[in-house]
Amino acid sequence: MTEDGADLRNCLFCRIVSGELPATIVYEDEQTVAFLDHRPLFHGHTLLVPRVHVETLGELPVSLVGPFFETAQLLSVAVQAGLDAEGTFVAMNNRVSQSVPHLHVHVVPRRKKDGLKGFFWPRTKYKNEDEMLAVKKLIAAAVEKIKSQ
Ligand code: DGP
Repeated sequence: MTEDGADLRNCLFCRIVSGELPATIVYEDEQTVAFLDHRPLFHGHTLLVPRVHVETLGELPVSLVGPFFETAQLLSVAVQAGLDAEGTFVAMNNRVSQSVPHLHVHVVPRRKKDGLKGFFWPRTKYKNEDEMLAVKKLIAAAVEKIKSQ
C-alpha cells in the first residue's frame, strides 16, 4: 500500500488511477476518478472509483462518502446529458458479483425499451479507440457544462 492508500501491486483499478494502466478517463478530481467500462452495457457506461484503495462502500472513510457521491451525482446527470439518454442506472456491487475488488459505482445511460431486464445484461463493444474517445468527450463536455453552471 502506498502513502496515498493505493494497492499498486494487487489492484487493477489502483493501477488505472495511478496511470500505470490505460483507461479512458471521463472525469477526475482530488478524491475520485471516472473512466469508461471496457465492456459497457451501453456506450457511456462509466465506472467511478475513489483514489484510495477500499473494496466496498462500507470501508470508505466517512469523510470521503460526500465527495464520492457528489461525483456520482454529477456523473448521473453528465452521462445522461452527454449520451442524450432518458435516464441512468446507478449501481454498485459489494463483494457478491463484484469482479474487481476496488469500490466502484456503475453509471449506465438508460432509455425506455433499451433491453435491460433483470441482471442478465448483454454487453456491447467499442469499435475502436476513436469511438471510445468520442464517447469520453461527450461525457467530459457535459461534466464541464454542468460544473460551470
Ligand atoms: P463489477 O462486476 O460490478 O465488479 O464491475 C466491474 C466492471 O469493471 C466490469 O463491468 C468490467 C470493468 N472492468 C474490468 N476490468 C477493466 C479494465 O481493465 N478496464 C476498464 N475500463 N474496465 C474494466
